[in-house]
Amino acid sequence: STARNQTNGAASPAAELDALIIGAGFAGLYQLHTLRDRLGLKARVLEAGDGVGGTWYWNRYPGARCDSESYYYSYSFSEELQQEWSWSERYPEHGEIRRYLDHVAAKFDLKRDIQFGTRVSSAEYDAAANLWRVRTEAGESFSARYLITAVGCLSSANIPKIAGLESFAGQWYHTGRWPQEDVDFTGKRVGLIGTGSTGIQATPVIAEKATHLTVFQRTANYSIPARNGPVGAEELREIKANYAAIREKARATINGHPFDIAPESALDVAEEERLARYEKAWETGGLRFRAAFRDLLTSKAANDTASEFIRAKIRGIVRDPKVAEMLTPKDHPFATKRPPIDSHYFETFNRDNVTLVDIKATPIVEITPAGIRTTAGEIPLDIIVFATGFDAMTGPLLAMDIRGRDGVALRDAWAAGPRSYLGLQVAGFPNLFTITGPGSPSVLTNMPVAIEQHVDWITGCIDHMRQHGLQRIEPEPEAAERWVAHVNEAANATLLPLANSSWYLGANVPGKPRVFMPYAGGMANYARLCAEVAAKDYQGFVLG
Ligand code: N01
Repeated sequence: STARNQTNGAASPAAELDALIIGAGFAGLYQLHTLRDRLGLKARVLEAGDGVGGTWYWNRYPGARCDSESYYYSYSFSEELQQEWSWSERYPEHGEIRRYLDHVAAKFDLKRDIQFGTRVSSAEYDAAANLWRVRTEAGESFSARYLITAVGCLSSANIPKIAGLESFAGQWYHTGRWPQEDVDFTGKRVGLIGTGSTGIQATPVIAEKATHLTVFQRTANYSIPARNGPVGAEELREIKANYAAIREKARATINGHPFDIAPESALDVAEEERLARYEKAWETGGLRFRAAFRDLLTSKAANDTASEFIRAKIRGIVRDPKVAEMLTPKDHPFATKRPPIDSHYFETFNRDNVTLVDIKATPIVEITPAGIRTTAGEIPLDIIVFATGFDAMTGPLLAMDIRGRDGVALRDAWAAGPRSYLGLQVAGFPNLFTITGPGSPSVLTNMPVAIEQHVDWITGCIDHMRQHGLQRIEPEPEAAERWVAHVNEAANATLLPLANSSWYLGANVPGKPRVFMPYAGGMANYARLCAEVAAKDYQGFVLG
């Protein structure tokens, strides 16, 4: 790529870097900026895509927009940046987020140190040289003191192995690997598999274009109306005037969202008051529905009231009672799987050109040249959309062959599930940092908050090492074991493990170990722990 040729010094492929960063999404861009521009390191990013954006580079499916609100789904590290950028909608669409990240890359002159179109295939720690030796699929090699993964948590597509897919005569797509050009659904019979956040965003948009849309649902899902709309000029002024307070609040909460969680239990108030609160939260829309009461994720009885409220809404919206019943979630409490938000999802099933197929009742048998055959018969299709999610958190890390000391493969070290200290480092893998890795709050939060905290911590750690002439950092195995136990304990203090088909547990990928991967102890609490560890001379880490 042209970026490669513009890079000073690093142009020779085996060039030795201080830091090599994998991925040019929110995490990789900011990490490059801090290491290069604040610490003065020789740093470089390798990125598989042909542009910046990470998640937002690949997820261009119809209806793809962020479920966090635009004004706080953004970087906080530059006051100038947050003042000069203006979001157009309450929930930014994928293209707008890419434009934002392109603007960031231009503003901080990042692209000259990003090599696009470059997928890392392996990375091996060379103990004698204390360097990471990194190879790309194209056969290039790099060496770096620090290896930092910024590969995202939801970037390894989960495409179910359904017999006959290769025989399908039409087109098929996974939402997380959407083509760069638009897909035209006009005049097409479309089948969509999957009703997670992605399927729920895509369904109403595809239904408007397609001749017919068939949604294949395995698990009915709760969803809250997003209530998207333009951001008015006055609102924008107010946000910009209050940014310091908004950011501070986001960092002080459990989920990195800058809104208050009600102090009451759902069981503290009379039924009438409770319903009025849910009604108001439903009208306001978005992920803040969860904040209507403080205990929706810790008390099953409290959660039942919210789950039942949403079920009643679904039955009220969907006109055909049989379809309404199929769409009503019953097998897990609200928000124990990542709750989707939507724009007219349930309403879409009132359209004449939309059919819902319950594939628990009538499972998919195979894909044929003409469509999808379930136990109830064949449904002819021109396009199949897989909204079937991701091999989350560990998938993108294990897709590369990462080997630590003595050639130990990360795949083997994590055979029974991921084991990290603070989600930041793995024992036996010196100088490897995993931004938003398993064992960190990441996917349970508003991602940019988690990302900035990790990048700042890693930058501070590397700065500390350089100041003190230290060459190596890795966790004590006991510290990692304690952290893994704590991650489990934190999950078990919530209702989250009750959703036994959740990707948080790896349950969506056949054969994947069932381990609750993200840290559910809360973002603010986690950030405090990380800061304490650093202040106590990196307690639990071995430095040398
Ligand atoms: O993936 P999912 P997603 N046969 O894993 C079904 C983030 N996100 O892409 O529930 C048939 O949630 C599966 O069924 P089941 C967000 O964190 C953010 O929707 O396993 N069906 C489920 O219905 C989100 O949680 C945003 O029974 C199969 C669906 O496919 C995460 O990404 C937008 C199947 C997968 O749901 C992932 O969301 C979108 C099979 N073999 C996503 N395998 C924004 O903020 C799976 N399914 C914008």
